[in-house]
Amino acid sequence: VQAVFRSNLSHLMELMGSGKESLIFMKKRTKRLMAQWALAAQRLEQKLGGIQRGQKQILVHIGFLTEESGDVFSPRVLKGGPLGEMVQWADILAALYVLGHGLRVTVSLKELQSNLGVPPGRGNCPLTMPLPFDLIYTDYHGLQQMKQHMGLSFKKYRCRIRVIDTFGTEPAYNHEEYATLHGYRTNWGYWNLNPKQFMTMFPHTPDNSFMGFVSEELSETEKQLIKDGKASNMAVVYGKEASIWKLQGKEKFLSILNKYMEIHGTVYYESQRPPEVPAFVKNHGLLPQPEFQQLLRKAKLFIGFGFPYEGPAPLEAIANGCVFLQSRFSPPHSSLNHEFFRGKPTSREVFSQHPYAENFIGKPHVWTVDYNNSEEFEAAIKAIMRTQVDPYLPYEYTCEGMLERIHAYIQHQDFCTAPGPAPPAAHGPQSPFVLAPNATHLEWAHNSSVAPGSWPPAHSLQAWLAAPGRACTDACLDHGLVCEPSFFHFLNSRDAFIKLQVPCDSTESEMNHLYPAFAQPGQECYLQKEPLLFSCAGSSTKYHRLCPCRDFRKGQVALCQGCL
Ligand code: U2F
Repeated sequence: VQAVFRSNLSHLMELMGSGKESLIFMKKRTKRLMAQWALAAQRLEQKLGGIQRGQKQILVHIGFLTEESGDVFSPRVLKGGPLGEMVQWADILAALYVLGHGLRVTVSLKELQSNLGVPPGRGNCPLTMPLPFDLIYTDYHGLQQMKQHMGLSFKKYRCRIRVIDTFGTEPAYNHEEYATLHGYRTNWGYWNLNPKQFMTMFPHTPDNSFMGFVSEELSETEKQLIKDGKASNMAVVYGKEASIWKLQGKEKFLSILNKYMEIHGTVYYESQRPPEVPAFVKNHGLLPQPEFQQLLRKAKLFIGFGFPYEGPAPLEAIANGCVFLQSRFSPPHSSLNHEFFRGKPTSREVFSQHPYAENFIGKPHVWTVDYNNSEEFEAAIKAIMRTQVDPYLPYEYTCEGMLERIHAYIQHQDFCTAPGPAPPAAHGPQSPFVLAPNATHLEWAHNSSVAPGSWPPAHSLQAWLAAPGRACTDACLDHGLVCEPSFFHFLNSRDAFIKLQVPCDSTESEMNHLYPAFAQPGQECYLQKEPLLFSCAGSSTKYHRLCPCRDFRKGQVALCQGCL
């Protein structure tokens, strides 16, 4: 059966069920974005030019909303609690539905069991049953529930599972034995999945798949209206919970901001004004999403106080023509030094409140400054008030961009079939290999008959040898490329090192998430013994890591030029 694009989402909203505040929030969002999804579907259909797309049967099990996992989010929807996750799930459901797939949605253990065909009352079914779904999207809570209730089927079918995982899971934390031996502790378990089965909210590490969400796209007329209607002295503070105002040292930068701008907030409160919010701030209370967007349309500045990390709101603000001002973190925040990240399966260092905004958008839309430096802060405010900025939304956060990306994943990602053999002949560079202090580019010539059907296509591979202490994530970015973990196996052989003219005196094969790598004193080459540990993230001054990089589409970092 072929998948046919859908433009009416009414049936999806029925599938989503009802009752919980979280579901109500999600359904309102879906309804509001329906016209945008329909238009995006039309555009993508045209772009794909009638290619064959098989219809998949998909189960979406939203574990964090189940009573069995405590459902701490639903009661906080109207009280300033996190909404980012609900924004993302609503958009994932919309995208899967619009792409024309068969969809089931579950938000309780009972519904999960009945959809999986687990007989009621049978806690742990020991048998392997046929799974009626090609794909299952869930989260860490849902994964745990499936493991408990699917019996042996879990192992057999886990390659069909996709885990929505906001902040990402690095390979070193995913591999049970390795994580346990080397102290990569996590609160979320070690699942030995292919790291690409974890799907993130922002493109944090290419070790995982970037899932994302959408922000509303404006027409040219709307953009012009917004630009004409901006109040150049109006600032909105990022954060719905009063606790973000407890930030130490905020008096200093707030009083500077207050000299130049009228400060607005959308902080939740019950009956009284939250005492943390100073009297000169105009607090609107938590607003419904459309009204929050309206507020952003008038404002010139959206200012972050350092928390929440990496949410949707800054993208919405920038899409509505605001400048986003945020603090630089020095030293960077990570699971080693910050409570919020502690126990999360990543060592990623976060250098500002919203690294995506800083690195993928940047000036004039995004200013990242040191809030402790009053001069720098004040200069930024003044400069921002003088600058004209247009509303901007990266393509990957439009409905079309998200549809395109999920379409590509569904079409090409296959974690159930073992990868094909590594390619044979590759030719080294003409000039002899030299170890430059910075990353060294290694030419990789491809035999086009190699690994047909592999995805991303192998011809987009470019190998670089990273400088010591440099992760592949960064080494690739330094060259305008992105690390592509599915290409590691091409580089992980003595042959590959030799063809790339890396002078190995000896070769060893071990479990280490930094391998393949080269260590200069001793000229030793290290190969990766465990494919699950191939990792773009991670570095050590001991090694030059051998990095598989690829090109990417402008505004769609998840996809290479020839990846659709
Ligand atoms: C992030 O979660 P948050 O919910 O705190 O993320 P925000 O960026 O604040 O935005 C969530 C949505 O809240 C909406 C706004 C955003 O789409 O339109 N909103 C609103 O409806 N009314 C208002 O008055 C203000 C905003 C992140 F997404 C999570 O993954 C993290 O767990 C969390 C903690 O870091 O931060």
